[in-house]
Amino acid sequence: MQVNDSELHAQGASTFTDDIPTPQGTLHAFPVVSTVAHGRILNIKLDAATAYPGVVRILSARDIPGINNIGNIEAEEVLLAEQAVMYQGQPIALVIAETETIARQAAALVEIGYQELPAVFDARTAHAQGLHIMPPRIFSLGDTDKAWQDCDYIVEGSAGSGAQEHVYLETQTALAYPLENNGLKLFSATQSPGLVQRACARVLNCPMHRVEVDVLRLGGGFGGKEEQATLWAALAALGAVKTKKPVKIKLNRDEDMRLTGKRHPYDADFKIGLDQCGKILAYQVEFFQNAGALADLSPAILERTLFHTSNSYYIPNVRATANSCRTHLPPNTAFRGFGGPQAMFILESAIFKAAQAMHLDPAVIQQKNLLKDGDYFPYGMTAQQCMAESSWQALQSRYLIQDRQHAIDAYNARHPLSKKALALMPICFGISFTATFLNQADALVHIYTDGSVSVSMGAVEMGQGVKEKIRKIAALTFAIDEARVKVESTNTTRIANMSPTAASVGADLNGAATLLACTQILQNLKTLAAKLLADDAKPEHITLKQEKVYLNGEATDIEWGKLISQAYLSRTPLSAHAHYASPGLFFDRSREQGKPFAYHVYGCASVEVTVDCLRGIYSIDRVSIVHDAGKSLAPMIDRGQIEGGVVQGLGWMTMEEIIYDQQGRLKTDNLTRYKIPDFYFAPEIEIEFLADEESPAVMQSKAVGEPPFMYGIGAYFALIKAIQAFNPNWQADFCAPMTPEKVLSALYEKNESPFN
Ligand code: MTE
Ligand code: LUZ
Ligand code: MOS
Repeated sequence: MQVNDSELHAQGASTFTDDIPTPQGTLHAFPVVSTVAHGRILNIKLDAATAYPGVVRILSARDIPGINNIGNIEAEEVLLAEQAVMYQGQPIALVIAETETIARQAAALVEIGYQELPAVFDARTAHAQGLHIMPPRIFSLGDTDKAWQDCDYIVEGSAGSGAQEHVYLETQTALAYPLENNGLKLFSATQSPGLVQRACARVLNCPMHRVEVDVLRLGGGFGGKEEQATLWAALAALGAVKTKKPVKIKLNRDEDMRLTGKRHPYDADFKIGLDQCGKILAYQVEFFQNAGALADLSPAILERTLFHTSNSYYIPNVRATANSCRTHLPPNTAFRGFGGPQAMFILESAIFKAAQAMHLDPAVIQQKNLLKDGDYFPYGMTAQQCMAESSWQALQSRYLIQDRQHAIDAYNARHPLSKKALALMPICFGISFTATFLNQADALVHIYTDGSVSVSMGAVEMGQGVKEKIRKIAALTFAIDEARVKVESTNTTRIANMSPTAASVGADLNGAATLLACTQILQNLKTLAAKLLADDAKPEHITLKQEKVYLNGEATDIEWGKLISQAYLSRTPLSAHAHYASPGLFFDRSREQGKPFAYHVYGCASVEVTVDCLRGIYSIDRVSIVHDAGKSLAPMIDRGQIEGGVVQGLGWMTMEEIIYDQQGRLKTDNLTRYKIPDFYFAPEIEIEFLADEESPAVMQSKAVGEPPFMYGIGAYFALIKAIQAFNPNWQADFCAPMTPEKVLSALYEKNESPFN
């Protein structure tokens, strides 16, 4: 019987790329990487490494049969650096050896001569030097220049957030088998099998149909394998083709942390104008995205930052300028929220700062400016079935937020050395790939003669439960037991041109395609059943319920197994393929206007913290959430997605701090230096679902993968409120993360300590 991934995980019975048995003679590859952040390659000395026992071959850019380019959005990513290196950790050569250990040891023996060039690591410096990935983009609504004169309060400032490491449990891995006729089969831990296939075909100079990419599941991706699994897969592919042997590549944790990109750090300057009541009249912001050395997905991430400039608020005059700044760090990449969280943190900082200037609680400003139906987003889309206000209200009443605030005030009055605070965080996240063409998916469904069902589709399972949702959709459509349905590995030979599993739309798009394919077969089955049951019966008189055929609502003696064998014997098609494309999407980049999203997901959270004002340590006590998940396909999964997303967001805002040294080498390259939330740090999380039965997504469900991440932003503001309860003169700098070290120094910041 087919079981869900969670059961296999619990039994330790699930297979990851590294668990796939390797054939005898499989070789192991390891890259030689740049040890300088920016430089010209003068020479490469391979002698010592080549002579090392067990080394089979060392490949460099010259060995690439096709184009030395794995770039997706921009064609600037080389597979192996040739003349220049742009970041520490950039692959220059590939050692292929009999064992993993030998490959690593030999890679360390390769000597590379560099002419070092000046390197830049922060976005504002890069911006000042004119180092950009692309020209700036500007979204605007109304007329900010004119609006300032109507404002009673105008507050300016800057804010920014740091990088974040994905810490997927499974590190980057790929295994490539050479096949006959120059073909290749690749097992890659990627969110984008289609991209891997395309990049490998380009590098190998072969048609895409020769490269089969297969993904059974990932041990997490979180965006870190949307674009950045391609490099490792292409290296393994190159190795397999050049040696004609299976080649495996796999990074250790510290290597993975050093060699791959992270969430983009952002800096920003803002100016916000409000009237006396706290209504925001104008918001102007300039974003500086730290893209790292190469484009990767930075342009798309920058675009999503712009789309989320005003979060779940209606601001009549907005001007947002976004700069993607090129630095000499590993290319930063997709990470849950994809530039949205960065924009939302900056707006919350502006609101907080304005609230302080106006002696208001930020919640007053937040509430006053929530989006309503019919309001415009700065990109021209109208808010529909907007739940910004209803989720805010539901949060207040469901969790008695006012009472909690009173309790916190009373606690703070009684505790001189311990302070609590609560912050609210509304969210609004646009659902669809912002690149409209990516919003399509395919599914291929087979029913075998024993009545068991096989579903292939383009989504990659990475712990988010997409296969369980797809399985549900197929089982519900056929009215059969889920145990009959198997969701297959994600494979480029069965499903062509699949989009990455990203943007939270894995289940939306592939679920819709699955529904279409199943419905096609179901129609055939109903036609057949009508024919079998009565001369005058029509397909529309037939229904299926609990593995049984019903005619005009009456049970018949045809059950699923019999129906399928009859279908086979009567030569009725039992396979179908379907394509789905989200309707109605368009975006005009020349005007920065359109309808980029199928819908928005809304919700609101309250985050409560306690700060120990002697030690600077803190706890996140409770996160209470009202979240719009539509009519959930799998409530347990959605709950898990919300909890996981929130904790990841809390980590980004609090303890997760990425530090590079002066040479651009990652210092926080292991999990003792880079702290992530654990079971003990995770707060109590309360979740209430707001059901929106009008959801345009498959079976009235809604995407859930990324939006909850942004509830975590509330933690930063709760912490600075708690600090101010102790040290009222301290001013926040709105630089996340708010690590315990920073909290401690804020509590006792010189000259402003309450003990002076
Ligand atoms: N949940 C788990 N357990 N592991 C993951 O890697 N990735 C997140 C989210 N939830 C992720 C996860 C990200 S970044 C996205 S875009 C979505 O899942 C992708 O899956 P979906 O589109 O099927 O929701
Ligand atoms: N990936 C992408 C994404 O290519 N386009 C997107 O809009 C997106 N959004 C969120 C996460 N990944
Ligand atoms: Mo998620 S950042 O879209 O992989």
